[in-house]
Amino acid sequence: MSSKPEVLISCHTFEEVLEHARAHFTVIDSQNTPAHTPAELRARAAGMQGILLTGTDRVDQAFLNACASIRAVAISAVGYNTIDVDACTARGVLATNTPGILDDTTADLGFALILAAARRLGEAERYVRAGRWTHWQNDLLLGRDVHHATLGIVGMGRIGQALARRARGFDMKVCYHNRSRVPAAEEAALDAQWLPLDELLANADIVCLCLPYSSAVHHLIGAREIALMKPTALLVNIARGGIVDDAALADALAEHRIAGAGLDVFEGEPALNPRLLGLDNVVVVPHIGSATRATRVKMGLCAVNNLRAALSGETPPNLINPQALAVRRAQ
Ligand code: 8YV
Repeated sequence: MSSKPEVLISCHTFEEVLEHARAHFTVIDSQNTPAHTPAELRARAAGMQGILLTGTDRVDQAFLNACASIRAVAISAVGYNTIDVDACTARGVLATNTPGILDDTTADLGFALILAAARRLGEAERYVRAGRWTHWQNDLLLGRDVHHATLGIVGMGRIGQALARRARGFDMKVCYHNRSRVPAAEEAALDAQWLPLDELLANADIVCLCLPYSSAVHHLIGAREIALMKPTALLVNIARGGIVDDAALADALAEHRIAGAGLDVFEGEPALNPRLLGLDNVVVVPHIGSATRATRVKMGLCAVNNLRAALSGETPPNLINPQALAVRRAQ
């Protein structure tokens, strides 16, 4: 009788995901482990065949060196910048992600941040909670209109497109920047105009980042790019920390060179640039783009399915590194 593969789940997960995982694997869970240091993660994954990864846990060279028995890495996320994919491929380790499932949930949060930043909801909430609401004031907490504003979407993949569809309901004008233009029929259906990045930054009332992180887009939005934005504009980041130079953003917000920001992701999160916390014109939330129970459960189940396929000799549905299959066959 063949024994089940051993798998580490690196973060807390939901009962239905655990149950599904236990049907296929011998599971080491992290229900009582809020976070791992890299050394703790390596120690717990040693001897396992698979790892289901989330959050800030990283599978890098050091991890793969220490955990040579790992054959598959399944991240419960669409973004996989915490995985050294080339290092996995070189060892024939299959890496998978969970695309598609979280597009609408993440686009919802994007819109929530657009509205919160434009209508100063963070400030307004702090104002009421502090007991400062004592009398009617015509000019109290005046915000900016989202309806009929120009939304500039950077990264027109599935999440960017879901955001563009929402913008239609607010009668917004949508422009976008993407390395390659989306097919003409989709562009027409989304009623979105492609612009070079600098032009988008200069024209948009709200710039929303929806692109995946790679070293090529590190600090894509820095001091120079922020300087191109209108003084009335808002920047929303639902993509990844590191795409925005957070220090340059804090400078611009402090000097009111742009009007505000809504941020779900940060450089070096969960630690973030402390200057951002001192500013009233920024709404900050702790990387909750996909955080509804329904979506996070679906992501977890999808990651388990990917891991099951990868560890039973099948090609997983969401394989990031198909080249690893040839490396594995040659081993
Ligand atoms: C994840 C995300 O929940 O999918 C992504 O890329 O940013 C979030 O939905 C987060 O990365 C934790 O793994």
